Amino acid sequence: MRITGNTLTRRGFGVILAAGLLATGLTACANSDTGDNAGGTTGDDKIVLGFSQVGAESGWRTANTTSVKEAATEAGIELKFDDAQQKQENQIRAIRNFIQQKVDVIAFSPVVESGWDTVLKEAKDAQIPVILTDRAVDSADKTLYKTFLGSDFVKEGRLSAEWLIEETKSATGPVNIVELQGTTGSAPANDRKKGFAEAIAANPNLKIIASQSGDFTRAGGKAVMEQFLKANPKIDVLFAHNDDMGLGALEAITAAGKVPGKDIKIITIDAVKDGMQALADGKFNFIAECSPLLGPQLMELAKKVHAGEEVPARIETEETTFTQQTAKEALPNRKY
Ligand code: GYE
Repeated sequence: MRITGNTLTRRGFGVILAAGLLATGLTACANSDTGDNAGGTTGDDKIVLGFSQVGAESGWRTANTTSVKEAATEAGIELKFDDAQQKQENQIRAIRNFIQQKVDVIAFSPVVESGWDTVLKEAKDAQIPVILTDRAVDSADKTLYKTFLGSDFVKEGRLSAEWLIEETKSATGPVNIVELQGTTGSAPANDRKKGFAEAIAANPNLKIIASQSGDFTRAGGKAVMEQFLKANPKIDVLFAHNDDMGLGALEAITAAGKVPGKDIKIITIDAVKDGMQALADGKFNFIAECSPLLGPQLMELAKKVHAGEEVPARIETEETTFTQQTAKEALPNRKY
């Protein structure tokens, strides 16, 4: 995992995590003894973390939810978990409930980037620290939250484009690309689109001929790909903002009599097991990884902000990319 200002290996992080848990555990006890504890407690001094999850739209999200729940149990943190079913109003309601219940820390993965200032201000006024996980908000006031833990989505888009530029470097005619965007207004959809578009801009033969949201779901990916195929006789490449939309699109491509991975090259993001299997099977061509395993770091951050310790403003997840060959090698050990 990359931490702003520090580079730590995964194993190194584990050691620091263990030491950190011990240290913050002690500080947390000291705080409640002195009555320094701004949020509520359950009476047994367990930190209470309110977590508002986006939904259950993808394999990535399921793995993320599991990671958060398991890490909370392991860290001895009481988790209040809410599934917003991809709706901002549900997340705002959940956060207000957490404030009312006087939880110690609030964490959430904002479904879209805009429209959070009011509720974040309410949390701040109630002196409940907020951690953003996975997705960012566009609030100008950075004091509304303590830190943002998650991936660099612009980079994922750029890495996807760089693979395509290399792959098509000897192409003579135009290369027609269709794009399946994630949830409209979400940070990963905005940023992956941006990173990809900026990287291909200098290559005039690489053209995005259609781009639409499939809402990060398999059903959405399939339905939008069907429309793309009907409207565009020549599609060379699909860039899908996540594996699930790419997996849905596979069905549409096969039904249209085309061979995925050959007639239409497919690039996706996430690298969940089903995506990796499609890549190893030659149906996908490239995946930029996005790790959902944010739970342990989130719990450590929750303990730190609860104890009033300084945390880095931005903690970036370390990620890699996969080709068909490297996916075959990695698949047997893939946990999610
Ligand atoms: O890529 C997608 C999920 O926010 C990084 O959300 C996450 C994205 C992930 O639905 O599969």
